[in-house]
Amino acid sequence: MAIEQTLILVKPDGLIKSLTGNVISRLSEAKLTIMGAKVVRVSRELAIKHYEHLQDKPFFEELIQYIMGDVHKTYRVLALVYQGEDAITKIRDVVGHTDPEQANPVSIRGAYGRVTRAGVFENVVHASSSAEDAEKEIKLWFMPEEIVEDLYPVKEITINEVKKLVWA
Ligand code: IDP
Ligand code: MG
Repeated sequence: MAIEQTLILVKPDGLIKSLTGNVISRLSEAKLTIMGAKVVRVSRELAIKHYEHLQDKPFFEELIQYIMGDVHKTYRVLALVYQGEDAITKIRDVVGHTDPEQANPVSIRGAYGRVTRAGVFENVVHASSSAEDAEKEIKLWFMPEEIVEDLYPVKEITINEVKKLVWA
């Protein structure tokens, strides 16, 4: 068994339904280590990069609007990174099938997800589905300094004249 990392997102439906606590409790069943956590306002660019592999699907535009928060009018997502033995499979088991109607009722998606009349799977959470996807997704959602350990190789760069917001 390998030590793996995985990216979890509590999607806007999870936030608007106040499910964050429940989701984190359920994730703890996998007995993994939390490495990073933050609340993100999802830009269209980030949403498209995250769901790049689904670009050709008929539900792509709805999916982008869903993850950005346009559907639920709550423009935030909770992003979490977990690490541990077999993390990807363990988390996917707790999370359940993509389609909430097919998901095991005791899984997060089975318990809290729904299929809308328009046919969108509002399934509360995202979880990486392979080590390759996890690396791509973690690097997309987090900067190295936002994770408690360097999960992947890092390099130091010097940036001059970059505009940055600081507290006034
Ligand atoms: P996953 O989230 O279980 O890995 P993916 O195939 O990567 O499933 O799809 C990403 C997201 O797109 C799903 O979580 C779900 O919200 C949505 N989705 C996937 N397939 C369908 C579909 O057939 N109809 C509607 N929405 C879908
Ligand atoms: Mg996926």
